[in-house]
Amino acid sequence: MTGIDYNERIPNNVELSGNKSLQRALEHWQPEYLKWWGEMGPEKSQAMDVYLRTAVSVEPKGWAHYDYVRMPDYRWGIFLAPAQAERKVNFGAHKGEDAWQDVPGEYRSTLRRIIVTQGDTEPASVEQQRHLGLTCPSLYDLRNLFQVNVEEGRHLWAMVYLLHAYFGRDGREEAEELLARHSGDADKPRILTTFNEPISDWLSLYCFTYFTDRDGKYQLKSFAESGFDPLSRTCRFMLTEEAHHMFVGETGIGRVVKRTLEVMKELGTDDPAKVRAHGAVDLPLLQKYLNFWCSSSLDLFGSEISSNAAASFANGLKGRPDESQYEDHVLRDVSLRLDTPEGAQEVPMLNALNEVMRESYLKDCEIGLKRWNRAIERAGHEFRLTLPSSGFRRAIGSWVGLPVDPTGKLLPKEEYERRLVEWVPSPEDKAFVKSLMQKVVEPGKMAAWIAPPDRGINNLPIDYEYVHLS
Ligand code: BYC
Repeated sequence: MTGIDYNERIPNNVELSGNKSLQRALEHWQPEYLKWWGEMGPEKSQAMDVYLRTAVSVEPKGWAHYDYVRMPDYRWGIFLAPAQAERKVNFGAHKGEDAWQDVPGEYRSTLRRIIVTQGDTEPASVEQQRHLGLTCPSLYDLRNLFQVNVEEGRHLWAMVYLLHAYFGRDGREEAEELLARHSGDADKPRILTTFNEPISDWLSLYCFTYFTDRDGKYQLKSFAESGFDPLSRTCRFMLTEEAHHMFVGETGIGRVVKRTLEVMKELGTDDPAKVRAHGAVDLPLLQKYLNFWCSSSLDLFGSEISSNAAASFANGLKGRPDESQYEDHVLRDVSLRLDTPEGAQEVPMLNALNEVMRESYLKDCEIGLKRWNRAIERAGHEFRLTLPSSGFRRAIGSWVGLPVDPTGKLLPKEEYERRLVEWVPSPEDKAFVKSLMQKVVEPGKMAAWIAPPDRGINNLPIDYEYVHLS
């Protein structure tokens, strides 16, 4: 069954009405979720009508329907990609066995931890972004922000469904906790580092959706391979929605670069101070934001050498993104040479899987940089945007706390601390970016620091009224 029934209180394609106790448990959680959304979701959005896409099917073609929705009336639901007949576990020690339709007892707590960690990031990101609507650079951007937010809310539903359906009472308790932890809260913070960082301006939002949502893509792709079939099916559908979030990041940064180049041309200078005085984001400032969010997102892959990663793979719970691209799916006697602060080290491949994933992620991150740098080059400037070294500003793994600069050079600690403001936004940089964040809501108009997008949403014009404000 792939159709989604919107007549149900909780829209779903998992035949929820056939499992009354699960339906009751989720209907009990639903008002708690809506209360959380009202308190922690996008600020002052309650009266807005937003041109949003909603999932109407899980088939790759024609899955989304676009229309105006009043924000609190958005219908969050439970959507799994279609089951694949006779699906098998595709990697690890259980390779070749039938994929599990239930949680294998011996892996229960690991699976629960993974699902809770994934689930925790979704509401966290909504909390991090909750004030941004007040300073949107255009109606088009405001709509995109809300689209991302409602879908992160739905991704929380996806994980809560798994917790309720497969983990009994402790799953229900974990689902409650997902609404009780809050981003940046001193007593009950979110689980992973990046999800406690404030996102107080749109430049940070674009970097977050470029770098951090891309970690989401990689983690979801690795779960799409899972031997636990409901997790795989849930994540496969989440990935369909995730692509737009990274699009917001890549095009957002691209539009900032474009506008900055226009200002540099207009002024006939690349002097950062003059670019700033003209109300645009100078390229060295953008580089600092890239350094901050990229280095933070690199921590989200976990330690370079990880027994958790080894066990999750060997047990068939978490594969590598696009597992079928590899030849060896068991990795019993293979190793990988890793760069560590102590020098190169030979590590069993199973234990190095976080690093394998981080390296593919970094390659994927390069794609946007190439595009932005092409625009800079075409405009005749020598400046190039770069990704920071994997050792820079790390809070997790073998490089933790080491004074490594963005090029990967180990510095004396004192020099590193003194120069950190050259590489990540300083309080003055943040104050400047904050000063640019003025709300623009006239259809088709853009804030002066960002160029318009190349096209609108769903083939509509850029000056379409994507949000009715009240
Ligand atoms: N912050 O062996 P280790 C997304 C913990 S983004 C805090 O190094 P492991 C989204 C780790 O939990 C994708 N703690 O790493 C994006 C463990 O703690 P316990 C989110 C961290 O376990 C934008 C200990 O350190 N999904 O969807 O191999 C908007 C030792 O762990 C961090 C997932 O992350 C950190 N950065 O891998 C919205 C997938 N890193 O268990 C959404 C689920 C590590 O000893 N999570 N630790 O108490 C996982 O698969 C793994 O937990 C990790 C870490 C990949 C995060």
